[in-house]
Order: sequence, then C-alpha cells, then structure tokens
Amino acid sequence: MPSTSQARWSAQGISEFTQDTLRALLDSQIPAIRFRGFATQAECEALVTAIDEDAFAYSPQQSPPIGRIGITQYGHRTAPEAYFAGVPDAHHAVQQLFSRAFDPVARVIAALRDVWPAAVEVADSERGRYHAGLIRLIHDYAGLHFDFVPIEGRGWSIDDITAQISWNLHLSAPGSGGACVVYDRRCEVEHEAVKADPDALLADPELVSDRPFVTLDSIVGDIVLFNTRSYHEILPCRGGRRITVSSFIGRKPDGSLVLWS
Ligand SMILES: O=C(O)CCC(=O)C(=O)O
Ligand SMILES: [Fe+2]
Repeated sequence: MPSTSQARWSAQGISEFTQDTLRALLDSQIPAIRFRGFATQAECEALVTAIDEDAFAYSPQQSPPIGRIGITQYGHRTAPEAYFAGVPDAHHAVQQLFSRAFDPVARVIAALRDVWPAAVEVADSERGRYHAGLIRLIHDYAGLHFDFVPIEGRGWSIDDITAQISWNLHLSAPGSGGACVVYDRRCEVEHEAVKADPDALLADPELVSDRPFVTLDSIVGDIVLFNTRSYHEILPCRGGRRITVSSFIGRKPDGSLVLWS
C-alpha cells in the first residue's frame, strides 16, 4: 500500500497562516500552521469564565471522557436527523457564551476570508445548517485517530470534500503535557474498518510507529491548524485544564471552504 506509507510532508516545522500555507495544509504538504495570538489572554480568560458557569456534556463512547459544549457530526454519524435537530440548541449554547467574551468562530471565518480566494461559510445542506464551534475540555488525553468525512461519514452533504483540516483555539492550557501530535501518515480508504467498528474508535499505534511527526504545544491564545486526515493524538495533560474551541474546515470540489463541528 504505497499510498499509506509514503511521506507526504515536503517541509518540516510549523508554518504561519497565509493563503499558501493554508493550501499546502489542505494538500497534506506541511505538518501544521500556528496562528500566534489569535485571541488575547484577557479574551480567553473571559470565555473560560463564561464556560465555567455552564456544564460540559460527556459521551459514554469516549474513554477517557472529553467534556463538550456544542454538538458533533462525528458523534451523530448514523443519526443525521438527531444532529440537525440538535443544531439550534448547540448554536444557542455556544453563542450565549461567545456573547460574553468574543466569537472565535466569526473571527476564524473572517481570517479565512482574508486569505482564501473562494467562499468560506458554515456548512449548509438540504437537511439544515451544520453547527460550527465545539468547546472541548480534555482532562487527560485523546487517543490516536483521524477525522475525514469522505471515509467515515458517507451520505452526509459534506462527504464530497477533497480535504479536511481543523482549527483549535486554546483557551486554557494544562500545566504540562497536552500537546497534539500529528503524524505524517494519512488515513486511506483501506483503513476504513478502523472506524466502522464503534468499539474501535482509536487506531493501532503501529500505524505511525516509524512516521515523522510534529508536536503542537497547547498555548493560550494560539490557534493550531492541521490536516485531520493525518493520524493525531493528544498527549496526557498534567495540572490545569486544556480547554479549546474548534471546528473542522473542509474544501469542497469547487474550492470553497465549509466549517462544521
Ligand atoms: O485538541 C486538539 O489539539 C486536537 C483535537 C482533534 O482531535 C481535532 O481537531 O481533530
Ligand atoms: Fe481529531
């Protein structure tokens, strides 16, 4: 299977956010982008204060549990009706929090529109609009996985995207640990079975054992972007809480970008 084992990154290291690096990231040519100081410390603290007055939900499927405010397409892979029915409440919940600090989703869309030559919108479909903007609390770690809707979400309106990346804004960082490690190995269609079995959400570490990787530290106020079709994991957090806001960004066949969580 040469397509899975070949290195794809033509550059090492972490890039700045520009049109060229965004395109290279979508094409899996670079490991990651870091947008330093995307939000101020004061903005992040204000949002964390608002979040602390709310409650995180926990999915019984995830181990260790990850707290979340918002809704995920991935968590509703086989239940699109429930996803779209839940979008208005999810949108309301996060907008309520953003209104007390700042709106990271609107700011990300504006930053993308500044550099990208085609349309940038929250994903929409005949079934309804998607939710974009997931707030996540990671107490411990998140195991090795990939995220790529054309492989794991067929039948959804976004299953024709040609690339999938994510942005994660770090609102609170753990005392140590909590880095996101991204490996130069993409999931190809033949790995599909890994996620077809709901009890096997995580990938076999063997898949990435000899691969180049990049380590993305959790730094408050920074946004980190990487191609989520590449296998990635979050290392154990020690002391303090790792709180992020994120969404996926997909590139449609016409070159436009769509956001969803
Ligand atoms: O929190 C992170 O650093 C990465 C989360 C993740 O798995 C993703 O963005 O796909
Ligand atoms: Fe992921």
